[in-house]
Amino acid sequence: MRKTAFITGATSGIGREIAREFATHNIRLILCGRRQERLDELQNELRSKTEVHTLNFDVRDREKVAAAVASLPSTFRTIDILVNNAGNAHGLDPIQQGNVDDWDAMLDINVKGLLYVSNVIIPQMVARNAGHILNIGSTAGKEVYPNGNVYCASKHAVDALNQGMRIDLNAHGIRVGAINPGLVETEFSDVRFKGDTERAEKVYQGYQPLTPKDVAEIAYFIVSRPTHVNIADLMVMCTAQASSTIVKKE
Ligand code: NDP
Ligand code: 8X3
Repeated sequence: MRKTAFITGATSGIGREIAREFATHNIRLILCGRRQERLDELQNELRSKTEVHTLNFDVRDREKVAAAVASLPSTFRTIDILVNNAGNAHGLDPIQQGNVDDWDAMLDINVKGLLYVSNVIIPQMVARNAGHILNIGSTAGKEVYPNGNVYCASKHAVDALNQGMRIDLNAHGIRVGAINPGLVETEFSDVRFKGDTERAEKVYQGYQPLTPKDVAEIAYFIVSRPTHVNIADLMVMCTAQASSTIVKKE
């Protein structure tokens, strides 16, 4: 039977590629983000492969999150797979020079937004005693790097929530796991450096970073395991990267 996946942050980068990968495997898609034109483009691209519904909301707005999920048409209401992917870094500054608006954005989106979405979807999984939650964490959730302070804290929180969800949902047979990628070339650094494209591009120069497709293929591998197999916590880096701060460049 065709499964339904709910993917946050599907307008760009890792989330968009997970949507493409799932579509090729005939998974019905609910694509979420704030940029409607991107949602429309992706829906048009994928609709020949699978059924696609789009939802436009900011994960920081808990009422809008709940209203969006409540608005789903009947064919999309049973969510088998939740991919908690929406998130970004905002800024890369020493803590003593940190911008409090950036801190709010990272904690509100990466942590509270993930919780708001999970909060409205988990109850139906509990009621069915079935479901799969895939949290997109980061190597920044395993290791703190210079100036990464609050972004790293937000991703350490995702790591804790991944464990907490797995423990609390265990009795209901719900699979919970995380992919923790290292450097992936997406719009991530454009957002982090607030549109300073030159600085953003430098992050990925001199070595071969992961692509969003590399991560998406792993995401499909995880959700396509037999139901008794739960990949709980996976870290993936490009070969040039050994840790958050050690990257072999040419
Ligand atoms: P992108 O900037 O390419 O994509 C981020 C996505 O998140 C977009 O689709 C964006 O959609 C969505 N998003 C951001 N803020 C909000 C919001 N307030 N409400 C709803 N959606 C939002 O970055 P990536 O693809 O790289 O990032 C995806 C995830 O992967 C993040 O959680 C990130 O922390 C994680 N990650 C990234 C790594 C990397 O090196 N790139 C490595 C490890 C983890 P829109 O703007 O349309 O709302
Ligand atoms: C994104 C990877 O190293 O820029 O989470 O924090 S990193």
